[in-house]
Amino acid sequence: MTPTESPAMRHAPAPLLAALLPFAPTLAGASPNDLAHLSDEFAHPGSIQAWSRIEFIEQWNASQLEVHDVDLTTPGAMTMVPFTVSWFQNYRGPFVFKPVEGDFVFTVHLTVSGRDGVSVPQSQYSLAGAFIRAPRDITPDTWTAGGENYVFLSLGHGDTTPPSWQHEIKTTENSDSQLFLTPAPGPTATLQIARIGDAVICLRRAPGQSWQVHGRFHRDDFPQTLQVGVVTYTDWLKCQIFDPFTHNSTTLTLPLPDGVNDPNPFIPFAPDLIARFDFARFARPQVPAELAGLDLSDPGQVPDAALLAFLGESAHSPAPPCPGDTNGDRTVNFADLNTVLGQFNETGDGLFGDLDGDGDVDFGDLNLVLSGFNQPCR
Ligand SMILES: [Ca+2]
Ligand SMILES: [Ca+2]
Ligand SMILES: [Ca+2]
Repeated sequence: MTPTESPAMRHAPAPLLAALLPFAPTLAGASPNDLAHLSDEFAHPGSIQAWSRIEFIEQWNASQLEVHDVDLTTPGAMTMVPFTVSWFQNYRGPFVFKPVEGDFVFTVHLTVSGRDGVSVPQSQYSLAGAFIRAPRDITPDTWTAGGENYVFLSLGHGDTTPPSWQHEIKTTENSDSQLFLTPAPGPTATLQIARIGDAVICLRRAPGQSWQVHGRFHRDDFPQTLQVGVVTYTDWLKCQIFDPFTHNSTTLTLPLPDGVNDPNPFIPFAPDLIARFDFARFARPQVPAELAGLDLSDPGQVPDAALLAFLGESAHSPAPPCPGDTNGDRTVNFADLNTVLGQFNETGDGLFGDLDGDGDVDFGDLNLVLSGFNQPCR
């Protein structure tokens, strides 16, 4: 069926909507986790619209990701393939995030590899993981050195010869980066960062193993609202020959744009990372009453076991499905209806209106919108 054969379809839902509109959203049965609507199981291509990218928010006008999609390159996952790029001191790499106010627990499950899809990444500092950062109100015109503040925990290859799986944990304060590398058992992990007051707690779980507290930081400099999301970076040996501003404002791949010189062409570009995030879940931490007033960043006051009692596996349940949601805001409303109608009768991969994932936008998808209309999935 071609679009010209069905002009009336654009008007077909109106009477249905009139019948549905009296059903206002209800909070009855809502989860006490008021951050659940930010969670993403990466089950639908359109949910990428609910995520921001730092290169564009800060108007750097240079994409640092060669591939970035949801449920396309890898079904059910967000895929990120970075160009030559890093996060260190004043080097600012790619970061896909949502803003979160107050305390939170953020958890991702990911698998990393080199660009061949199976090997340990070969180039130095090629990792991906969970990342939280203080927002900066800057553009390239107002950027200054010394302004980066963040914490991350990642998985990939850091500095070993030959390359092997490692975790990297990094805290950066006013662009002063402290990092620690440790062995990791393999290419898959669940990584978690909890921000509770001034405490930042990083945890990890390898497949088939138990949760571990990986590191803690006291960050009383962090503002109330942080950017929370996922990070990838690769090929530090090539990154470091560029000054940070050039690195931050340029897509570092050949051919380089006019006016950007390669200070050492004898060092090849060698980006070597694919990151696949199976989910990204947000929750409010439910801190036990007996820990109130204690410094959660201090192992002397709060042992790991006390943290693991309410973090790790206890912090989350999977986000419930949201079948009519085209844009990842976990609400089904006119925006979703417009997407489905705007793409009606289109076929192909990655259509945001293809809610049932069968490769076209048709009545099956429209029915998912209408049956969930005005219902928040939280
Ligand atoms: Ca998934
Ligand atoms: Ca929606
Ligand atoms: Ca469909």
